[in-house]
Amino acid sequence: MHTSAVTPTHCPYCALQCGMGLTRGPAGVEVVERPAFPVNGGALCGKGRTAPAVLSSRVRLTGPLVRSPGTGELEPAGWDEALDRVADGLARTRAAYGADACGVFGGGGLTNEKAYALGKFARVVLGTSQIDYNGRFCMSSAAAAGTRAFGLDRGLPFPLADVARTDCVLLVGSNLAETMPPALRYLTELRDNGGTLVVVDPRRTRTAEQADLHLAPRPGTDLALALGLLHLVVAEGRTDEAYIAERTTGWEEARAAAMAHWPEYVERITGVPVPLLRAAARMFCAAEHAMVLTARGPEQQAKGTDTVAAWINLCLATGRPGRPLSGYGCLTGQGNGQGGREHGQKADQLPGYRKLTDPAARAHVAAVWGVDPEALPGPGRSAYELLDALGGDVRSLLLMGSNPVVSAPHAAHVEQRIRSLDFLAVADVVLSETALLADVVLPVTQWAEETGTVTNLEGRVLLRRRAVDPPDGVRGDLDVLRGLAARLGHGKGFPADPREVFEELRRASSGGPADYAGISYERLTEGDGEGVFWPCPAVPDGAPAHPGTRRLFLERFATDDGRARFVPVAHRGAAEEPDAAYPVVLTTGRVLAQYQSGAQTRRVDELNAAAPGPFVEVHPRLAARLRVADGDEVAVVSRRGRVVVPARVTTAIRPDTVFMPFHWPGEGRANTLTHPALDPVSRMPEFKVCAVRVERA
Ligand SMILES: Nc1nc2c(c(=O)[nH]1)N[C@H]1C(S)=C(S)[C@@H](COP(=O)(O)OP(=O)(O)OC[C@H]3O[C@@H](n4cnc5c(=O)[nH]c(N)nc54)[C@H](O)[C@@H]3O)O[C@H]1N2
Ligand SMILES: Nc1nc2c(c(=O)[nH]1)N[C@H]1C(S)=C(S)[C@@H](COP(=O)(O)OP(=O)(O)OC[C@H]3O[C@@H](n4cnc5c(=O)[nH]c(N)nc54)[C@H](O)[C@@H]3O)O[C@H]1N2
Ligand code: SF4
Ligand SMILES: [Mo]
Repeated sequence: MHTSAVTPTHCPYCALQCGMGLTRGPAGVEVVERPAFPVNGGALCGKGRTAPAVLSSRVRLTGPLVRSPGTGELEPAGWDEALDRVADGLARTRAAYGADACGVFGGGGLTNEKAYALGKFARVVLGTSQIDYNGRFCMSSAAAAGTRAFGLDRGLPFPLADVARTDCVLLVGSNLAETMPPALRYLTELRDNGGTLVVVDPRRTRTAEQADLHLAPRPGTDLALALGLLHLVVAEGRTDEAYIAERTTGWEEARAAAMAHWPEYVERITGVPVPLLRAAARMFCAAEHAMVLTARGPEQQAKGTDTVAAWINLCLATGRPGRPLSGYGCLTGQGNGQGGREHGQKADQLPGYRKLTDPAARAHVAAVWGVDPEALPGPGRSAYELLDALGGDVRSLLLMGSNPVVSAPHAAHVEQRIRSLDFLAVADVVLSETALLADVVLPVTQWAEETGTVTNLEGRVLLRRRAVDPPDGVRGDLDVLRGLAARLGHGKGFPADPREVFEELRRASSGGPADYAGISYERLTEGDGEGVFWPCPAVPDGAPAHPGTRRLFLERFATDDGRARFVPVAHRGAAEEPDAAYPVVLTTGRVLAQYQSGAQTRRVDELNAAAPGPFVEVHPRLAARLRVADGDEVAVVSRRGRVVVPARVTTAIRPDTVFMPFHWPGEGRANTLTHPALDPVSRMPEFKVCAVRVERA
């Protein structure tokens, strides 16, 4: 890299994809502000600021590792040997058990190019249907509900900046003050402009502290809460009948379903007093423009799809979606959580957000790939079901961009399934808890060392640029896939150059719901590199370029008849309700200074100082009953396992609920406890609700 030149690029972590500059200073790679990038305006959280620490070779993998048949240990190896071993492992499985015995697991942190290449690799090279990714654990319920209602799933159908200019935001199960700190400014601006903020969270989080009104329901009861609010809206005559008639279908059934949810009944289920329900409904209806934004709280439930549908119904009944500064949005989580779900690493999808079951989609993508549409496998299993099948039907796994030993539900079981594989290959930047179990570990380049596109939570496609050289001994994920494809008889079709992959992705996505055909690397570097919103179709030669689509649904929804669909839904309980043996509800989530399974952030001193280890939040009343003081070690026990962590006694949580962050492995691994019940539509696990018992350790 040239001394002191600043490369504009983006953070490796969350879906906000904050803009930052990277430069080489006296202490190594340094982050500088990039105020011209609109989403974060220069502001970064501590994770983004310290991200260069993970580039240093001290904390990362710098050469392939291969498990020695003799010692059983992972030992350094050359690239050829490592790639040979992986190709051989996959080929043996395929020969012995068939293509579907080879599994592929991807990640929402992978760039669009990698996600695209991984999906193509699975379906063309391995010929397997068994591919899915960690995004299934993230936003799949919101995606399913959004598709059902609007015919299209893009996390936010409007730019984030619209949030500051609307009149009321109902923020459901998002702690963005900790999970997307630079986005908090939009809520602050909203309130400075006279708008109101309602936060729905069982905990009084740093985000809830900003609210005009905080509703603290029992975990897993958002579905009833949303229905109760809709009931009140109807009862008070606040529906928008003209909008309902003109722009929607299905209202009668949805209305009837909501009317069965009387406020007093909803109070009993949720624990939210009727006067607060009324206050929230009135705030939302009184606002000229209003939005509902959801995040993992209501989504990571075994009824997450119906729950999001209930919140969307509330928006539709009050005439919000497809109107300026209004509507429903989901705050997607991972760095490429949006793009990662569009280009084919999801079990049921082809690039461009096309459906694998749609014959026209198969024909289009097969033509781009130069294969027979008949040769493309059908949809495979969802993420948890795939992990659960390891060692059974699925005997070898290639894993890229996830650390399920820490992050999957019922993790002890998943760990045992992974250990029972015939062969496991992991591509990662660090020796994650899952990589530790691999037969071959492939060390790969990371964000600042490679170029690629990511699509942030607004559907804004961005170019993340290479700013520094990778250490010797590591290769890019695309290069890994190229090497494996070549060894498995596909010497063509897997370029290592991201721009070449993007050009193919443009063609594969062309005409699909997530159309990137009009986007190019050149366009993404224009101006301040503020990106292009999809859909952005190609235009005929000589016509002006398509500007991209900042706001969706203003004229019509993406359904066949152009109308949004109400879906009638009714409340149901959690997969595991508390009982005499396990009387407390456990919910899980995040803290500011750690990211996900912690594979990257637990390697950064400054972040570890801020968030050194796991804990459980306990209300003083529950603590008193258990005779536990702040800082005491407690055991948290579910039907799946037991963890021991210090208690954090706080009035910021409901007395019937405890909370654990999931960033750590070992004794304090929250996912030892969680329940793998899946949503029937999205196959999202119920990370946010299970029954536990808390004891003095
Ligand atoms: N610091 C940090 N930031 C991150 C990440 C990280 O790991 N660390 N991960 C990124 C990713 S991938 C994601 S998906 C996002 C997630 O971003 P968020 O969704 O904001 O994060 P969570 O902490 O999982 O959950 C949000 C809130 O849901 C609440 N909650 C729990 N159960 C319920 C419930 O039943 N109903 C409701 N309404 N609320 C409930 C929790 O108390 C929590 O405050 O963050 C992204 N940003
Ligand atoms: N209990 C509980 N569990 C949860 C959640 C919860 O709220 N509660 N949230 C769920 C959610 S929303 C998510 S998104 C998942 C996330 O959980 P994981 O899927 O485990 O996510 P990460 O920890 O980000 O893992 C990414 C891994 O890929 C590596 N990596 C990073 N970039 C690259 C790359 O470019 N290439 C390759 N090959 N590797 C890379 C990282 O070092 C890391 O080891 O956790 C889920 N688990
Ligand atoms: S908010 Fe997200 S994208 Fe922005 S600096 Fe923090 S982790 Fe990175
Ligand atoms: Mo996520």
